Amino acid sequence: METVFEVKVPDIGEFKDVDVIEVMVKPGDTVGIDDPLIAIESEKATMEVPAPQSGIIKDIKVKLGDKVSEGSLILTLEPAATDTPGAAASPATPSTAAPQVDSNSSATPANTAAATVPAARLTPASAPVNASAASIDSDATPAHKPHASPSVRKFARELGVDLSLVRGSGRNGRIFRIDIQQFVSAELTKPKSSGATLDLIPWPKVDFTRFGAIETKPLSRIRKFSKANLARNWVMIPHVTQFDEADVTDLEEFRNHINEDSVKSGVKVTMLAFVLKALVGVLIEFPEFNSSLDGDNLILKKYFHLGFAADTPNGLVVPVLRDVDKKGVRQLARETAELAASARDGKLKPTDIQGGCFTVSSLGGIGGTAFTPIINAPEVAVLGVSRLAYKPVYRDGAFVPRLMMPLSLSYDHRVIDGAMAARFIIRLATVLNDLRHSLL
Ligand code: CAO
Repeated sequence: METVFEVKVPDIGEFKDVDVIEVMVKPGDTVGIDDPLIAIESEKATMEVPAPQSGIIKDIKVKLGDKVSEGSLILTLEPAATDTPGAAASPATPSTAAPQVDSNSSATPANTAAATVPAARLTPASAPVNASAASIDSDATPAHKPHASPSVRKFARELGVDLSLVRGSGRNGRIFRIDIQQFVSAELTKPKSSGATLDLIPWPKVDFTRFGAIETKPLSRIRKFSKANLARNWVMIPHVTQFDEADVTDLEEFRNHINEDSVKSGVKVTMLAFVLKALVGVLIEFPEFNSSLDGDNLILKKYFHLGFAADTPNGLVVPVLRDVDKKGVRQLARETAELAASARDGKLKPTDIQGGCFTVSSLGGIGGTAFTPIINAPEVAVLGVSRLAYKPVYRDGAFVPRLMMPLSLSYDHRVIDGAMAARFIIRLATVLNDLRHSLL
């Protein structure tokens, strides 16, 4: 008679109703003792349930997303011929057709074998776990821990893959084995860089708990992507930031005036919409700012899709407005508001964030006098806008109060020379000062 064993969730400490986040085996698979079967995850920890003995998987009784607790049936297993459960601990073989292999129960004939079932291995995720039941993943750095099961981490380690660079395809960015395989394959097919590599010392690893209480908060998916993008852009692009101020006294007066009507139409015309409109005219005059580097070529774009940085609860995103040169200020204001709302609600479509030529980052609604924005590669420049403020401006022999808009233009010095950047920002300030210049 074929002997089939039930494998159940062992003692997992305080955890109950935890999610099955990965099923690593399928019927017919041969597993060795301690091979991982499933990964489960509570709010506090990721745990892997290993095979209590070697054998062939018969039936899987759980699927992704199921909730399990200690004693939940995971699968049935036909033990390897030479690996009769309980043999080491007891001369008696199981007397039933489907004895339980259960690390905790004292009611089954296989209980003696169950004593050999190793406890689930625990990996700390965001809070300390019961170390008595845990073998703690030594290379996990809680503050920067990507979302992946211990077996996936092991797989990544074997291939030398830094998990923080891998984009997880699972829920909440969870990384699966397939993601690592795809990452490696993409890395291997990338064109080899002819440039020198950065010879950086490793990131400091500090046990902050030595110095006081801490809380570990996993980065959002957006923040993880922007982290990688910003770091690359910062180290690969030689940034220079040019500052200037535009006198927008008249423009603000005009904006307030048209907004009296805009209340009726429901669309408030923002300063950002005017900046976008003025900017697109200047981009047409200075085509190098509407370009991208491609090896030794400069790709000059004949379309004008402008991105704007939007602050969302999950981090920075850059929605893109299409064909800004063909749109009026009211339409730009409406589309900006719609895209910003979608960004905040996490409802942007992939096409909403693609194809940008140049980015505007407006912190004016928040405050500040100037900043040095990071270029959004493969673009070659970005415009920072800070808070409008009345300043004394010397005119015709006297100081007069004028409403000034601080502008911060970061540009890629490989593509744009300082003189060209100065001309660009002066021209932009001129157009913002009097939009009639954009008609010329
Ligand atoms: N100076 C003074 N006030 C300004 C201003 C400026 N430069 N720009 C906007 N404001 C005012 C607006 O008039 C508005 O005032 P009222 O409510 O009285 O009308 C208020 O600030 C809020 O404006 P807003 O931010 O909602 O609208 P916006 O069109 O100016 O900006 C958006 C939209 C999406 C760009 C903005 O909400 C945002 O997310 N900004 C942050 C961008 C960011 O994070 N950049 C950094 C990227 S690098 O980390």
